[in-house]
Amino acid sequence: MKIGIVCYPTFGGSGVVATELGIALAERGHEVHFITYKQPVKLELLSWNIHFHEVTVPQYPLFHFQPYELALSSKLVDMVKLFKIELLHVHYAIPHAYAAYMAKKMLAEEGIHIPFVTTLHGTDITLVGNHPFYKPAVTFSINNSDVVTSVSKSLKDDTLRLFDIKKEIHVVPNFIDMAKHTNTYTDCQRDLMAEEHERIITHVSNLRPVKRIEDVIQIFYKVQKEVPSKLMIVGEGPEKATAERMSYELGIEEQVVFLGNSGEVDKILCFSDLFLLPSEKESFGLAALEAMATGVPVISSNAGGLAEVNVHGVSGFLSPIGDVDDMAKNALAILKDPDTLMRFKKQAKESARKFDTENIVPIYEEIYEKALDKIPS
Ligand code: GMT
Repeated sequence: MKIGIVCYPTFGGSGVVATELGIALAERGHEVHFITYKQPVKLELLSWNIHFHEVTVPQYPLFHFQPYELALSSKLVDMVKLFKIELLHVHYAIPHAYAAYMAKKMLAEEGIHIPFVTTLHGTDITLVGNHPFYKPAVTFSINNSDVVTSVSKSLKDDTLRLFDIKKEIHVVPNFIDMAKHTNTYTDCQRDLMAEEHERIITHVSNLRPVKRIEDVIQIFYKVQKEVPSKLMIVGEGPEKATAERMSYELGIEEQVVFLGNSGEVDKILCFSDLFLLPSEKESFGLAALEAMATGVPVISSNAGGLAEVNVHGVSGFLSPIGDVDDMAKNALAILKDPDTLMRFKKQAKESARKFDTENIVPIYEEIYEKALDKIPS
């Protein structure tokens, strides 16, 4: 199949999933075209069947806001015609589903029929898309997608609750390539980061308010009082300054390491003992799955789809949002005893297996085939 993928090319989960999907589809023999404003961060290598087409928006002084949707839909039309792309898969409803719908209509005028699949990722529904200024357009573009998927049952329920949706929503969970996460609880290069007797706790996110970074610091503060540890914070975002200030005020600044946006998350997870994700909202929690796949147990909130990923008492523990005492208690229950820690590491990895690329990507292939079958020839 010739598939066009539209996504945000950044470190955000939706862009990462879209990129990994494109790579996996190309490995399975499909021809994949990424169409977005920058080469996706995780897309290091283009090849004979992975292409990248940049969407550029000409700057014009009359426009207070530059019309990206317009440029994107025009680019989709051109690329579909040039490369004979058969299907579009857009990740994140805003504005991608809207642009795909416009491209589909423009192409139909020329007798070219192309289906598009929209995958809902979370904040496009729970935070941004739900805003009254966007809601009619988001509802319209979801209802007019050929197929709609969501990354968790929880996100499907939120979508049906918040929008007037006439379309069936298929739950297709995010995935991870287990073959690329082969570490066997080795200590990697942990001595670069911590002393032998210290535990390493990690948090990876875009440090936005929804991630509750203050809870991350509070949990760590409580844990390090009983178990000597270091906290690795990976990512950049608006809450970083708050985390830095809190660490300083609590006198733990020497133990909290800010690693910025890193392309080496796998290596950092490799020497981590525990992962923290106390988010306010989380449609899935790809970061938690990445940790689990590397054998790192997860202490998380029970927001959104996290309970579909992190299995309470098996891959880690879930707590009510904001309950930092419970999260610290659970973290200590895992970290205090080496045998318990090893057991949770193994269980975390085992729990991740059901989300292996091999199990999930064929579901998308099947969805594409069905969508193509419905197109008039
Ligand atoms: O919140 C983020 O970290 C970024 C955001 C995005 O749009 O890229 O992530 C969303 O999509 C991810 C991939 O499907 C999910 O794993 C995240 O849970 C989801 N974030 C939220 O729902 C807040």
